[in-house]
Amino acid sequence: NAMLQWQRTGFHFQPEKNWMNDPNGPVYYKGWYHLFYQYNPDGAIWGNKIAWGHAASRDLLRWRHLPVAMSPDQWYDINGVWSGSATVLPDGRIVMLYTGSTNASVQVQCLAFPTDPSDPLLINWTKYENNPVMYPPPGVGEKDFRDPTTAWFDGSDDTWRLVIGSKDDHHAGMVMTYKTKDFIDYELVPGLLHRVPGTGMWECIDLYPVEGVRGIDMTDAVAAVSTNGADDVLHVMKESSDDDRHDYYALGRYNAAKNTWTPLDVDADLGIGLRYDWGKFYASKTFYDPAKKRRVLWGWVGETDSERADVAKGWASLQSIPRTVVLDTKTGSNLLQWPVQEVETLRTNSTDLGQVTIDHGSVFPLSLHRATQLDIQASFHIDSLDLAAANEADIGYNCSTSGGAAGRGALGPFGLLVLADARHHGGDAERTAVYFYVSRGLDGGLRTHFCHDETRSSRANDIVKRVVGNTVPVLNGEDLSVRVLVDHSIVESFAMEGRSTVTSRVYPTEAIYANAGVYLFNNATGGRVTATSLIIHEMDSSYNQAYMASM
Ligand code: DQQ
Repeated sequence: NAMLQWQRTGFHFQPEKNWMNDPNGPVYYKGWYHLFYQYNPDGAIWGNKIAWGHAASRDLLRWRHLPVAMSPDQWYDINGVWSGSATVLPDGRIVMLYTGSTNASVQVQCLAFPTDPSDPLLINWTKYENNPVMYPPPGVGEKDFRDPTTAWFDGSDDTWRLVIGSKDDHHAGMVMTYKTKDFIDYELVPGLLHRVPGTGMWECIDLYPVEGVRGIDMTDAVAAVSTNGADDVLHVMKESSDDDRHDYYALGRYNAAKNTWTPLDVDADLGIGLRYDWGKFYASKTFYDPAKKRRVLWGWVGETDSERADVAKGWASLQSIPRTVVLDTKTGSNLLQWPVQEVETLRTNSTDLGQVTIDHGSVFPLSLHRATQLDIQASFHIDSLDLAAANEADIGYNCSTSGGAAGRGALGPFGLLVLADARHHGGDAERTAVYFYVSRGLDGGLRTHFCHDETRSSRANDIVKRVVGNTVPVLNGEDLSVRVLVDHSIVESFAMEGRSTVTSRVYPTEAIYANAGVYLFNNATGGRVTATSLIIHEMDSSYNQAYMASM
């Protein structure tokens, strides 16, 4: 069926077929980036035989699909080889830790090594003969102990440390620290590294240092603290909340000696504050890339259509575009996420459409050759951002509940319609709105919201369609900017240089192939908006479409 076929992406990672979920063990080894992922070899839905799928790439974009790296074939992982992380030792060897779901469905941590370390593709993996290496400690539920992080070295007592997420019996999410000298014997460090009441099970914990320009390796950051007392480096902690299926992060301070991590802002703590992404994005993981001295984030972008549709198309889920992560030194209170620079090598046919003024209540079609794989860079300036208009801006705006792209206010919504029916834009024509909305906050100040409206993204009725997004920081004098990656069935947006990101899965039935278009729109009730810059790049396919063409 051509419509289902069309949903396969051109430059977002996906396996050749079947179900995928979390990214696992991302690592750079001998010139290759490796991505492992939760994979069901038996079909397009999650199951109790999850294995580690595997692919390798030289540029994070063009992937070579490799054989399954690890399958559930031992008593300690027979119900699933679940999520885990890679650690690169100083001599270059790789240690892989993952969660096994045992024959009794107990969650245990297991160790594995590359069978042939001289193979840059790391095709074969050997599980440690005396697995498992960690059991749920006393007081921790046997089904609440999973997803070990990358380990880092702590010179203060010459041990490696790693953390594992869980929950306690009061429904508080929590993080435990383990230390080990040899990755075989582990000791639980007393106390909890962090805990937030009411947030439920914390899956896929991540913990890493962050700075304004480059990435830092966790081991190097810990060493810097002990050698030159550089204890001002911030550490990001991230947890994936099983309760609401969002990835939450917070900036804080890590004290290795005391085994504490303290958020900068207790009101924006894990599970209640900032999210990596306000759309569909979960179970993410970062790794430090020594080749380009950056930290790269991958996230699982699931489907929002029905299981039935996934079975019909024979595959389910994508990975987000790999994103570099740095601290936003201008605000000091959030991260900046941005597509890795390699994405720009896929740009072809770039069109500069800048300086278009869009009057209130109007829609402006953009003429493009093809609009199914795009990298859009847009900046908007509100021409009438005067106090009078601002006074009318409504208090208490909320992306999810304020009417989406159809809910009109003094200073929004305005932005782009993508994967929009190129033939007409009225009524129920298919489109996904990517937009800003400026409102007044309860404190009287202006507040900028960045949202995706999925409610008109498809005529199909077996799809979860929402309006998603949140407020995004805008500093004095800044225009409202957004970068949008459009790739068949995914729209992935980075607002204000990556201060906020929103990812949507969309399933147009008519706005496909030559009928897919892009519009500018301004649905505010008063005031004009100028797109001060607007560059649209058509994107080449990386691996996936080449594979499709050869089928
Ligand atoms: N997915 C894995 C678990 C993890 C969950 C199982 C998060 O290890 O907690 O497929 O999506």
